[in-house]
This record gives sequence, structure tokens and C-alpha cells, in this order.
Amino acid sequence: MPSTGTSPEASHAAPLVVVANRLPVEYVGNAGEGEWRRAPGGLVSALEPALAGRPATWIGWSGHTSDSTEPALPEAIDDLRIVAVPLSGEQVEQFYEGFSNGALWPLYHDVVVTPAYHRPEFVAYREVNAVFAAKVAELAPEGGTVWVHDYQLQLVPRMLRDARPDLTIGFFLHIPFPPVELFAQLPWRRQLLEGLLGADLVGFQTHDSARNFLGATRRLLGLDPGGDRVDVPDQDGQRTVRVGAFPIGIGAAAFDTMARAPQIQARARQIREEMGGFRLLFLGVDRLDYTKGIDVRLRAFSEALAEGLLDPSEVTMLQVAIPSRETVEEYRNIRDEIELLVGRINGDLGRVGDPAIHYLHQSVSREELVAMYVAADVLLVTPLRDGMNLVAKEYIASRVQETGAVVLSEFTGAAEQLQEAFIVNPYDIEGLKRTLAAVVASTPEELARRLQSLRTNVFEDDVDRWVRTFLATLEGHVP
Ligand code: ADQ
Repeated sequence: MPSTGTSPEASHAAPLVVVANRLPVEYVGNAGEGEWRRAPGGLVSALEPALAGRPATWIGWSGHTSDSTEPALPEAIDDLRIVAVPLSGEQVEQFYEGFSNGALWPLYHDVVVTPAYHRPEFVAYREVNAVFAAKVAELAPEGGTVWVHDYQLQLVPRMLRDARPDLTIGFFLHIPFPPVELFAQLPWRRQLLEGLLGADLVGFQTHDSARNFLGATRRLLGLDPGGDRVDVPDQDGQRTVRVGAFPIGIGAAAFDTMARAPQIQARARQIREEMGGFRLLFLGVDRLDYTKGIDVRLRAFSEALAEGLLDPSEVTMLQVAIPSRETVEEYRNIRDEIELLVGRINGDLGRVGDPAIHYLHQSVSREELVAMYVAADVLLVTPLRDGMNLVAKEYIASRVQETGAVVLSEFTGAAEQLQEAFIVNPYDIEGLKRTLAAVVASTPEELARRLQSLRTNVFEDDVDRWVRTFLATLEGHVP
């Protein structure tokens, strides 16, 4: 079931400029003595097939502030030209940690924590968006295509159109777009909507998000959207902006290949043995974020154990949490909360050398991650809200043995596609506990049937298809 690769159109298409908050690079080694490398995984791997044979430039922030001492970035990595947008420490604090992650992130995730709206932070957001837009305007070739990514850069499309009306501009939001009742809280709601409407195509993960956005243009801007488009007034009359759902996929074939490798299979067996041999292994893998519902699943798992719905001699759990945004207060709080919970559960339910929950707060390599996917019988994905959730798709693609189960929150974008998962409401702990027990009680045939259907979905709607469909829609040749 490998993916189909680059479309013929893409290889002869106009030069492409990708704009994202982060460049696809990482600095490896001590300050001043290391080197820049291509960051593994992420958006750059996703875009690779579309970039092949097409001149491409990536514009973004390096992850290091302009006051730090790392050597200059190389001009290109492989065939991809990279251009850094320098940000000062203060800009990172105000634009990124402040407005992007303290206001927009919680607002767009159903206000699961209270967003903080600070005027100077929005000023910094606008300034940084202007710096990005100016850099793109300077570098994009005449008539080129520009693909802007995510919530940190929502003002860029409008700014860019004003400066360079010759460009074709696409925007994709990786996180949910909230219902208008929540979005309306934002003091700068007009600016953001108008910013996004500078694009020719605005893409979302789900139909719900696309609908929410179109609804907001009606309610807050007085426009008259219809179906998958909205007409916006322009200097020369009006322009049509297309709006749609483009659910992101993963490089499924690469996960499949990695999962079959003998060393990964051996490591998976070792993980299982270390975690209690024959027991069923439940797994959670997330960035440590308050939207991911890590606490929810820990509570449900431990209550199910305490009440005898699950038998500790039959099940065990591993939770891996990748450190994330640790300079933001809410993230420090959720870490404390989760670690308190793990300690309490293990104190109550664990035995010497045999905790009820194995917990790692660290990033793990791609190989180790895939070995965990191969080892685990059940994946728990319980976000309170999530744009898509790639972990669910990665697990499914790695289950080369064609067994395994995914417990999936209905509030993820992935739930719109992965309907054969065990769909749960993460706010309903009792329901979640019953689902965990139901998964354990399912027959192997039932689990295999569901997993095979999930695999078909993940391999068909993979990342190549996502890129091809988005760019073809943007550039006017629907595949
Ligand atoms: P994220 O919120 O970061 O992405 P997700 O889609 O789950 O969420 O992607 C996380 C990535 O990090 C996965 O590729 C996963 O393998 C990796 N990862 C997680 N934990 C790890 C660990 N401990 N060690 C190493 N790697 C780990 C945002 C949106 C999502 C949307 C994506 C893509 O919030 O909803 O799916 O963008 O559009």
C-alpha cells in the first residue's frame, strides 16, 4: 500500500515558497560548536514529495533567538533553500509564547484553559507576521505559489497579498478553528479573519473547522459564504476565497517499513518483556499539553483497575510525554498535575518493581517510538480537542501484525476519518472506563477487522495525498 508519489503537475509547477513558524532544521551540539541539521520528521518530510523537482524555499524561524551565538544557517539543506526570519528573545516571548500559545492555542482548543489576551502581545504578533510577510514578498518569484502554515501566521496572507498580488497564496491551519461563539471572544477577531481571507485557499483539518470559519466570516464580517467559498470585497471588485477540509496524513509506508525491521521487532519484544511479559500493554504518546487529555486517560485507567473493571495481572500502561513549551505557565502546571497523578496511582495500585503506570517525560527517537507502537496492544488517544492527532495514525501504520486497538477521542480531527476506532468522549470518565473494559473483552477477530479497516484509511489518505490535494486545489488543477 505504498503512496503514489509526486503528481506530474507538481514537477513542472511554479516555484513553491513554504512559510511556517519553524524552519525544518535543528542545531545539534554545544552552543557555537555544533552544526545545523535537517530536523527529522515533521512538515518537511510531509512536503518532500511535492518539493521534488520543484524549486522550493522554506521561510521560518530557526528556533534560536537573534541574540544567541550559533553559527549562521546554511543556505540550503539538500535541495531546499532555507531562509531564516530572525526573532529576538522578546519577540519570541510576546509573539510565540504569549499571543500564539497563551491566547490562540487555548482559544482554538475549546478554551480548555482560559486564554490570556494581552494587547502588547498582539502588537508583537502583528509585527512578527509583518516580518514574515516582508521576507516572503522579497523572495517569492513572480507568479509563484506560497503555502503559509498554522496559527502563528494568520495575518501573513493578507499582508502578502497587499505587497504581492501576483502570488497564489494558500493557508493551512493545523489546529481546530473554534465555533464562532468562542472565536468572538478575541479582541482582534476581525484582523485575523481578514488576514486569513488574504489567501486564495484556506484549508482546515476537518469539515467542522471549515464550517466554523465560514460561519465566522458571516457573523463577524457580514459576508455571505456558500458551500466551500466566500466572496470578499477587494480593490478591484471582489475575489473568491476557497475554503475546505484537507485532513493531514502521515508517511504511512515509512512507518510500515520501519515497523517490519528486525531490530524494531526485537526492541518491541524487549519492551513487552520489561513491562510484564504476557500482559496487555496500553500506550499513550503525546506532547505534554493540557489539550491532550493525558490526565483523563490516567484517571480512567486507574479507576478501572481500582474497581476491578481491569485486572492488574492482565494489563499495564506506558505513558510517554514529550516535554513541550515549558516556559509557558499552564504547561508547567499540567506537568505537575500529571506527575502528581502518576505518583498517586502508583502509590495506591503499584507493587515493588511493578508500577501500574510507567511514565516517561522525554522525547524518544523515531525507532524507539515505532518499537513502542509495535509493542502496545491498545493506544489511548484522549484529547479534549486536537486538530488531527498524528500519533493515532502512526500507531495504525506501525501495526504490521494487523492487530491492536485505538481508543480515540471524538474531539480529534482523526475521529472524522478513523471511524473503526473505539470512539470515546474524554469528558465521560465512566464511558471511557467501560470502553477500556470492552476493548479487553473484544475477540481477536473483531480487533483485526477494525484494525484492517483503519489501516486502509491511513494508507489511502497519507501525507502525499494531503500535499497533492491541497496544492492541486490551490493551483487550480484538482486531481
Ligand atoms: P501536535 O499537537 O504536536 O501537532 P500530533 O499530531 O500528535 O500533535 O503530532 C505529534 C508528533 O510528535 C507525532 O509525529 C509524534 O510521533 C511525535 N511525538 C509525540 N510524542 C513524542 C515523544 N515522546 N517522542 C518523540 N516524538 C513524539 C499539531 C496539531 C495536531 C496535528 C498536527 C499535524 O495539534 O492536531 O495532527 O499538528 O497537523
